[in-house]
Amino acid sequence: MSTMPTSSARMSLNEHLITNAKVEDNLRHLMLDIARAAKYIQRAIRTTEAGLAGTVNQFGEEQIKLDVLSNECIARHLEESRQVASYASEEEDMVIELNSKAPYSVAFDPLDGSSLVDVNFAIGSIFGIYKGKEMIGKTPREQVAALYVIYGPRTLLVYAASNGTHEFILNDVGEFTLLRENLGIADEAKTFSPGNSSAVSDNAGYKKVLDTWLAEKPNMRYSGCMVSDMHHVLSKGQGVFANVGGKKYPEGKLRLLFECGPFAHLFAQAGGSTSNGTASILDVKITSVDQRTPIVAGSTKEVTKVCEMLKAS
Ligand code: AHM
Ligand code: MG
Repeated sequence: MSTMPTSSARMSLNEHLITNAKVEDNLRHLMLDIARAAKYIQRAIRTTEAGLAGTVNQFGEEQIKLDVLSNECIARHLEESRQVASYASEEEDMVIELNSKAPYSVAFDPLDGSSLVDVNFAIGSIFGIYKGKEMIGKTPREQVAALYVIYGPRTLLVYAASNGTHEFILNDVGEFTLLRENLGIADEAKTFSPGNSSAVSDNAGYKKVLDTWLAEKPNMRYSGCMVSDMHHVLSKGQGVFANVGGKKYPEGKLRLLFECGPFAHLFAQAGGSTSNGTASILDVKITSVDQRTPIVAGSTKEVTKVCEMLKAS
């Protein structure tokens, strides 16, 4: 007789939030509403419900782009949850207020890596959740939960709510069920993921880091979608990811509020590190919605080594 659990025997995200994370009901409802939005997004990606940039549908109407559709879908679900005082999205210039008496605020990148849709690479959505109405002036350490959804050959959801980092898979009946609990990141990295690599021409420290990786590490794993590249580290349990500054993007390309902040919580809960070169991303003060930050993330010893190299030159 098989001992493999059937998918219906796997723990649901809802059950995990109740029994493992023990998050309060309002936060649980919010996270489940976010997960629900992600299901619509994965369907839109799969069915070309939305167009690629500039495409028209069968009636000759210009189709809404996937990142715009994802933004609207998430905004609608956040509003419907009744749990959100304000939100900030990569697709909007400012913080949007919903219900000032609601308990949480949410920062999100609705479709990270959307420029990779045409090449059919995995892409994702990223969320950071804070208590109260304000996010500006806080640090990512104050997040009560963070999660991302990766839309690849399979749709996965990974969350942390100060209780470890856990991975769920979307099953055939549309439920996220537990795949792996307590993901961990080892201290040493074998694989490397070099974002904003054109910065090597004007950032001598980054050039040194890349030369060292190429000489010493067996494998590069870089897709160009932060969600996928960070998920690689979490899934394989080791690795290092960087996106640091050069002339064109002095602070690197990634945003603190929607991209680096949520991953800082997810990686810390898995025993890994994230740094802006001098301090933990968890402690970088959020001063504006579109603030960028350099990031080195992953296996702790490697993150420390890379930051030393960046500082030395
Ligand atoms: P987005 O505008 O789709 O959110 O893109 C940001 C993306 C990240 O996912 C990725 O890490 C980065 O841009 C890749 O850019 P590069 O490889 O040029 O650093
Ligand atoms: Mg992004």
